[in-house]
Amino acid sequence: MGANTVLKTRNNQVVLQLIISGVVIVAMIVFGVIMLLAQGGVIELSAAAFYQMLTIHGTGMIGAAALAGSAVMWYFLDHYVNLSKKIFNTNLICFLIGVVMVIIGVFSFEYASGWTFLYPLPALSAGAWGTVGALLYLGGMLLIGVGFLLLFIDTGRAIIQKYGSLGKGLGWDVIAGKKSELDAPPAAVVASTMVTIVNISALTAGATVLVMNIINVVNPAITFDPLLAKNLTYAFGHIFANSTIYMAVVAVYEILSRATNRPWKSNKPFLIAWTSSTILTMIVYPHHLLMDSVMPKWILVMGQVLSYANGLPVLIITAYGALMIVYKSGIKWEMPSALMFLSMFGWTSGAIPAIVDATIVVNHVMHNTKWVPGHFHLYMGLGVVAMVFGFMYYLAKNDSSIQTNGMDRFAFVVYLLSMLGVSGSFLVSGAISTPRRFATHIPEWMGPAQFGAYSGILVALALSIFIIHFVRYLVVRRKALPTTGRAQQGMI
Ligand code: HEM
Ligand SMILES: [Cu+2]
Repeated sequence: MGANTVLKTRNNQVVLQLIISGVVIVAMIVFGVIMLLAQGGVIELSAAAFYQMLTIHGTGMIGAAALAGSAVMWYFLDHYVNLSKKIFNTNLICFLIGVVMVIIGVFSFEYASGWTFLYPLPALSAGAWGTVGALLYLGGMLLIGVGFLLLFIDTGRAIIQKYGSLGKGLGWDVIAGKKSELDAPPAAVVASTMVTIVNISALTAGATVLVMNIINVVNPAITFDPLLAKNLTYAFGHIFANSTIYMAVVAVYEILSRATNRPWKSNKPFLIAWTSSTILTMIVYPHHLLMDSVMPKWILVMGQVLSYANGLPVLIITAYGALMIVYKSGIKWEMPSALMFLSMFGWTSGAIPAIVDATIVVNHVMHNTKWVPGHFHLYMGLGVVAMVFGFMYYLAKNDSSIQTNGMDRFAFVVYLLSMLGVSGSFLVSGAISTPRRFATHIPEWMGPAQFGAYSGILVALALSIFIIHFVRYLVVRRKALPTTGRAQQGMI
């Protein structure tokens, strides 16, 4: 009985966070579709409304991906270390209050700086929005950031308590040969340690630059070095957005290893890959500053060269591991494992156009085109999102006896094709030099935008079917204690 209660409360928090994220993702897609319809010339939308939607879409998607990713990571990490449920809850509360502030700032006070709130834009809007809107948005973001910061401080504390240090959480003693591979920390712990390290750095940079912006909005006479602000902003934005995939990928390790009844080994190459990506993820953000000629040249060169390798170590080791673990395992493909496998495809294919863009010569031509949203819609939309919904199917399967049906499989295919449609349309737009973040397009640019809009509607439909399955599970688990034998097994 004790164990049942524990499982149920732990799941309650995780499940709540997932359903909120799922619904936010679909709601944000609606704004995405409206933006594309406007760019495609199908509907009329004022430029002000477009930029408000762009702001809310970017902020909401990154926020939802982070919230869902952290729920996935927390759920599995909690099997191995002793996490605080209070902190987990506090993060959600900060998130919800912050989101309300952001929404009011954007829609009632017309704040529209984009999710990157690049200094000194929040204070200098040429009359598009006022102080209140900026303060609500920046304050809301700060609150969300502080919530996540608390969460990662807690994961760090728990990992250190169990393994001795964050270095040991990454398996450095195993890499150094002091400990056998058999005693290496599990994959979920290694990934969580990486995320803890990079996100504490990212959120500290983010909070600093948010406070700088807030001071400047309140008193424009107090100014800051814009180049420093930009560095802090992209250190935050690049790392935090990237971390969503490193949190959600824990589901790939845990779910594929359960589906195949094979362990996901933390061997040396795996540990080295995660340590490399820890460092690379933190130092490649200057690729967002390649156009800033005042940046020291060596930093830009480093940003370019290392960007090739940014996520690659973990991506390769994970994609290869996924192939190996499935190979001749006799795996029975079900929604969770199929979505995990799909996410590997989305992540890998999204990385390729990113690598192309990280080349300075290409970047000069492509950077402010829709090529950029093209690559990140691939690896977020078909990578992180697939991992998150795959995890939702996994929970439903483990905790209840409800079955997936033809609708779910149909939605899987629609999701795959339509998300490729959205991302592909962005890449095509980029290839024909359509600038990103333009409220209106010239006729030559409209075709791909329209195609993307209609694909986006299908993505929303498919994800809604995924959500319906999850809601069916929520209804079942309300009625009974959700522990079945399988859930117990998943607990260890
Ligand atoms: C599936 C349907 C989706 C549609 C139709 C859509 C549409 C759009 C559009 C039209 C833009 C603006 C492009 C421009 O610069 O002109 C955009 C930007 C963006 N989207 Fe999406 N999107 C979708 C899904 C997602 C997902 C799943 C995520 C992340 C999890 C995401 C994250 C973002 C971000 C971060 C931006 C950048 C905002 C900015 O430039 O400030 N989107 N999206
Ligand atoms: Cu980046």
